Amino acid sequence: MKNFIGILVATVVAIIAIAYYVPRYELFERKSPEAGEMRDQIESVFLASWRDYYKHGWGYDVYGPIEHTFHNMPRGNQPLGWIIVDSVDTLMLMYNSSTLHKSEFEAEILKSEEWINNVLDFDIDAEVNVFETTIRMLGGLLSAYHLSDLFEVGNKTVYFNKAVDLGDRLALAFLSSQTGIPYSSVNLRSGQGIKNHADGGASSTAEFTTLQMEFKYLAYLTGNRTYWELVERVYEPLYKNNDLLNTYDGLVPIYTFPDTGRFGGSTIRFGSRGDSFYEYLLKQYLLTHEKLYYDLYRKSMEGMKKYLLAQSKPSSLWYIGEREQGLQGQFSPKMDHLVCFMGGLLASGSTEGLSIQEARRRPFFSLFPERKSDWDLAEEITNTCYQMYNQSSSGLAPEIVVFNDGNIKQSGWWQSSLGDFFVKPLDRHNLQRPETVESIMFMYHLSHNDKYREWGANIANSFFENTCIDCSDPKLRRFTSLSDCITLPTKKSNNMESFWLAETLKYLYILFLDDFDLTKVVFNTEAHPFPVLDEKKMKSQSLTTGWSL
Ligand code: DMJ
Repeated sequence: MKNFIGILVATVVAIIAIAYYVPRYELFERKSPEAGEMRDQIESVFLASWRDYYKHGWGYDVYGPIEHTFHNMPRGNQPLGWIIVDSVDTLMLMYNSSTLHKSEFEAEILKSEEWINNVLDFDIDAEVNVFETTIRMLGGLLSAYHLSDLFEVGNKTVYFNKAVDLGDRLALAFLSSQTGIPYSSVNLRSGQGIKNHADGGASSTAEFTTLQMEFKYLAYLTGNRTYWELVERVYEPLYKNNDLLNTYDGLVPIYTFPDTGRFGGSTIRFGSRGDSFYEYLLKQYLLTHEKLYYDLYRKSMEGMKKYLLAQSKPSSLWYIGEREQGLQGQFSPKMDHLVCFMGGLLASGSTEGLSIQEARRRPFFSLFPERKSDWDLAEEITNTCYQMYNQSSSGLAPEIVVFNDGNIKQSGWWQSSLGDFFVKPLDRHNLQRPETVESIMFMYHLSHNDKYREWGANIANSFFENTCIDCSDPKLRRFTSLSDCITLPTKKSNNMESFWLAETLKYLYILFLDDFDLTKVVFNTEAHPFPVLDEKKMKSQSLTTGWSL
């Protein structure tokens, strides 16, 4: 009898425990946000920003949505197309999938195209930054050409002709130094290269190593090998004159003197001026299948894992820190938001655009443990970057954080809700940057794990709430950067970066598209998608790697 009562009590306790546990478990399994509704909302936000720009700043390169201020960048006040050209492929992508706004997107594409065809003139007697103009304008024109063709919208020839004109002008920058490494800027009319006016004339290492995708795609489209050869020439002096693989373990200081190819200074980081050097090694491989670039990328990733990885306190978040005094110098727990592209990059390099489930079945993944290690780290870095939003008072991440390594206690630094990072007073701004939602988009499509859509929806909502101006009036609603995303209420600043339209809203939108195939496209560093190049066609045009180590 005693036994029977014992069993009965145990059973009742077990039933209560299960009943209690199940609903709690379901609470954590929050359903993913409805993808169609999210897409509609992202389209509306994009269109609110776009209509406001059209009404008050159309054609100008720099726009301030709060005061409706605008100006162009080059001296002489002629436009470069900064916002229009950077955004046109987002219009096309949304046009292709929209259910609510299709005809409006088509009208906006045609308006932009007309402006690009009839107003935009790159024959400007002024210096422009080679990197920014390549990734935003040349990249934007090339992907607009590609999507115009793919979605049969607009006139692809307009984009192609402008891309060739701009490519020819930018290509002259590669003739400025003996090494083939371009100076920071070029005069679009004369083709004269102009050295960086600061930093002793050194070029940012990430800048001249983030031109290769655009010029290689241009070479492929035109059959003109010169573009390809020019952009490849920068690597030989960079790797050989610095003994990059041995002395630096594949990691680069953030400045390089273009006339010698030698590094300037010893700061090594994956944030500003270093970031896309690593990005374009992998992306060249994904775009063209040139094996050398995967090998160089591999070496850099091993270097990063050896010298730059650490975990925060108290939550053990993995992050990529900095070495300001070279590889043997002290480790710094500082990380720019810019570094957050690394989640998506590591994941893409791990699976080559396949889902992780599919990649695990392939020898290139199962036989090489570094692929799994990259995937695991991609998950960690994406989580860390999400925490930079989640542990912030506004739900938006600041420009730079300093992770808590247990040693830092500085008065005046804000500490995140769980204590994992600090924010210095001058780093509290938020420019509506894309890198975290970029990684979240890649992680979602490569894993199909709904948690990434949850994270993306949370970040999107924080952007929509905090960066919106005149929000209650659908006719006046528009979005802008923040000068402080830490102190509540957040403070706005009068500036909309073109990458809000070109990258942040595009990546958020793709996150909520179903079945987006990442084996077919490679995004340049400004989120402009290029199709993976056909190797047979490359061969027939003799487009091959022109150097070796
Ligand atoms: C973009 O212009 C590009 O992504 C670039 O590579 C780095 N930063 C901005 C967006 O943050």
